[in-house]
Formats: sequence, C-alpha cells, structure tokens
Amino acid sequence: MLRSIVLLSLLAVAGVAPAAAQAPAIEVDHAWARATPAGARTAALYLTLVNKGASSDRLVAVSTPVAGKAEVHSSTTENGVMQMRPVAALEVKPDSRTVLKPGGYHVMLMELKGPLKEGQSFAITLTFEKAGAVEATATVEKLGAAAMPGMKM
Ligand SMILES: [Cu+2]
Repeated sequence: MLRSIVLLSLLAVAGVAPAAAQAPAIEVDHAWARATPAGARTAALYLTLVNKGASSDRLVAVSTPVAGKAEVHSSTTENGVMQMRPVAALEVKPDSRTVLKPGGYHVMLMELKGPLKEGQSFAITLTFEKAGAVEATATVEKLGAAAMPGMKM
C-alpha cells in the first residue's frame, strides 16, 4: 500500500514537471478581429505578443479554422497611400510586448469561410521558431471598432 502511494506521488511529480518546463515563453494578449460585412473574403486580426522568455523568437506562421490562409502583414503609408506587405517572420524581442494593431503589423485572414460576427470567438494557432505552436482565442469586435484613420470601410 505504502509502495503504491510513493509510486503514485512519483508519477504525479513526473507528470507535472515537464509540462511546467514546456510552458510557452510567449503569451498572446487581446487577440481581436473586426466584424466583417457580408461577402468579405478578408479580415485583419490584431493581437499583442508577450515574450516572457530570455531570448528573442520569431513568429513564422499563423493559422485559424475561420480562414483558408493567414499571413503576417506590415502596413506602411507612402505618399498618403496605405500599403500592406507580407512579412516572412516577425521578431518578438525578449521581455517585451509586440503589438499588432490597426495601422501597423496585423495578421491578414484570407479566404474567410464566413463572415466574422460581433461577439463570436475563434481559435488561432501561432507558430514560433523556438516556442513552437501557441494556441489562443480571438474575439470579434464590432464593425468599425478602432478603424484605421483614412482607411475606406
Ligand atoms: Cu494585410
């Protein structure tokens, strides 16, 4: 009896320790997308990446069941015209927050499988070079929430 209790405690310790060691160093904070009008094929997803690790990492891929494709984009304004470009990898510096927000970096959701409705939430998977896959949930905020200045809606 005593032996099996000791064995069980050992198993419990063994089961918890590796999970704690593998906790991702990167956390996702406030992931949100704007509601889309009917028929829209794309949407922008915004979020904050919090790197609690000691080294920098790179976001290399994003996926979600609500879109066929997701890419990290940068936004720049040149001669008053906003341009978006795909970014192959987004650096996430240690001990800092990387904010993807309207007018800056964002995740472009393409080939949307349906409209994003206010109040809805959906799963996202962010893949980092070192931290691996990090799961999070994004919420849909109302159409026009924090709209980009000068952007046609
Ligand atoms: Cu974009």
